[in-house]
Amino acid sequence: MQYQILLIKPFVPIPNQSIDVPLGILSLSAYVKKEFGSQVSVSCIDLRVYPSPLKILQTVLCQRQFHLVGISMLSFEQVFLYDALPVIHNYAPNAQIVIGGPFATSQYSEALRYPGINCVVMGEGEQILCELVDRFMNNQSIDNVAGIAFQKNDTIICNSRQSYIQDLDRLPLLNYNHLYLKPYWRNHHQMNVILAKSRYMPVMSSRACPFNCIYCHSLFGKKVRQKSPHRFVNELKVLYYQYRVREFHIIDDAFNIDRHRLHEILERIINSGMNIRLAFPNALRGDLLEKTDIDLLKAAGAYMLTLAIESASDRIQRLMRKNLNIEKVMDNIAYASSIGLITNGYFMLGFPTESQEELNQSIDLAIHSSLDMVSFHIVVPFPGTKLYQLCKKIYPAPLLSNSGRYQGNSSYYESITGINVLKYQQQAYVRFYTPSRLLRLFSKVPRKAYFLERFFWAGLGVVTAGFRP
Ligand code: B12
Ligand code: SF4
Repeated sequence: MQYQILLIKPFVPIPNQSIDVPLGILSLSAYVKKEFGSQVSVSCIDLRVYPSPLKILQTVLCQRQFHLVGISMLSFEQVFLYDALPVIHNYAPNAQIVIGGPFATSQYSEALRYPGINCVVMGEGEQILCELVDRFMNNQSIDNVAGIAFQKNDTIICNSRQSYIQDLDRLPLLNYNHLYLKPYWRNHHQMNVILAKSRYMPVMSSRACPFNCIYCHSLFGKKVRQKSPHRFVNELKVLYYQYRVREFHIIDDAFNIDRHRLHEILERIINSGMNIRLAFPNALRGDLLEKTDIDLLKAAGAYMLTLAIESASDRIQRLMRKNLNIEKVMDNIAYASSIGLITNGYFMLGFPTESQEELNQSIDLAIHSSLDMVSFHIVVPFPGTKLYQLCKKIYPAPLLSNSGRYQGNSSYYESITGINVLKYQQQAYVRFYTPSRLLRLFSKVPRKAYFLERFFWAGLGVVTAGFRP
């Protein structure tokens, strides 16, 4: 009898949320299939793309008897468990329930509080899930599986991780047919706001990041592991020729830390004969870029670069341990913008001890920059991060519980300092998007009608986020 696995990407009712192909569950499913072959059957479902997610979940659960149900979760998605667990318990009463992803990694005890969860997997999940499947299939105890947490006799046991996949070229190619792809290419919010081509796909060429930003979850550890340029470009070719994907969003945490590798990838793309566009919605490290890199990025099809600046204040840069060379980044932004690339900047407002002058410093930097687009995120101290520890130290009063989003209608910063950071955020957007900047942006945008629609909804989202219930 085949061991039946269902992997779920949850749905939570948040307006205008980005919906992109969930690489996590696709990677897990490909890896488990590679390890166990026909011994297992793996189904993936992304509940965000269906109008009645819980009904679909129920239907899928009724189709076969699942032995393992895995749920991939961001922190803000934990509310999904309230509605979904009763359905899973009802329609797959014998299934092992395993939770993974950033929520499970950073808040494993919280995750284990939900009833009927067998274990949570922390961080990179492929090898651990295989170990679990092996133990479950053979009716063996999972007590000593590394990288998991579980509850035993009212005690939470957390086994530390022992290894990461070192050679990413050994990861199997993803089987995108495991998902219903059409909905991702319909008009809806995606990470990039702008699209040059409708058939796009997020891709990752490496895992982990060597930097130490205090708000980071370091989901994949600190030692960067990279696919070879040959392997990575081959993945793009598969998507291009088999799935007719024409745009790639490279979402590595540290895509440009190795300039030699960056050049090799871009040159391979240029020589591949593929007619593609590239965007970097998850940001490049802006002070490691040289002008020649920017030229090569453009030649390889890039039309949009995101650079995460976060704060203009040197003190805050040190506090958040990003230590960015701001002058170099702004110089690169000016250059990229001047050669026709759309430049997008990320900023964060409301770090612990941040003064109103420092908030204004960041906003002014954005306004006086050559950036075409900007996001001003409100700082959220996520449990499991160094930032959370720092906030607890500086402000010992209990931290505001939040939905796990950077954007929201409340902020720990305001509750502690009394400074209405949302007002700063709203005013920053209004000041940034002047008619002349909007016109310049619009002149660079590849698909103008699509952009107008996206921009309208994104703008509305920002405005409504500022109104308190
Ligand atoms: C891309 C991305 C996004 C995109 C997703 C779109 C896209 N193109 O895919 C978007 C824009 C939606 C996004 C949004 C946000 N994001 Co984001 N994002 C990422 C990023 C860079 C990559 C995600 C990814 O695809 N990873 C690759 C896959 C392979 O990894 P994975 O899904 O995590 O899966 C692995 C493991 O987690 C585990 N696993 C996952 N699920 C399961 C399930 C089971 C059963 C098991 C066993 C294992 C397992 O195994 C998988 C394979 O190893 C990550 C950082 C990172 N390096 O992962 C941050 C990250 C996930 N985001 C983060 C944050 C903070 C956010 C926002 C809150 C920011 C904001 N502005 O509000 C929002 C929240 C979402 C929302 N809609 O409001 C945090 C996580 C926060 C948290 N605790 O939930 C991360 C980790 C960034 C960080 N460095 O800290 N994000
Ligand atoms: S650069 Fe990004 S991935 Fe790297 S430590 Fe900072 S937040 Fe994390």
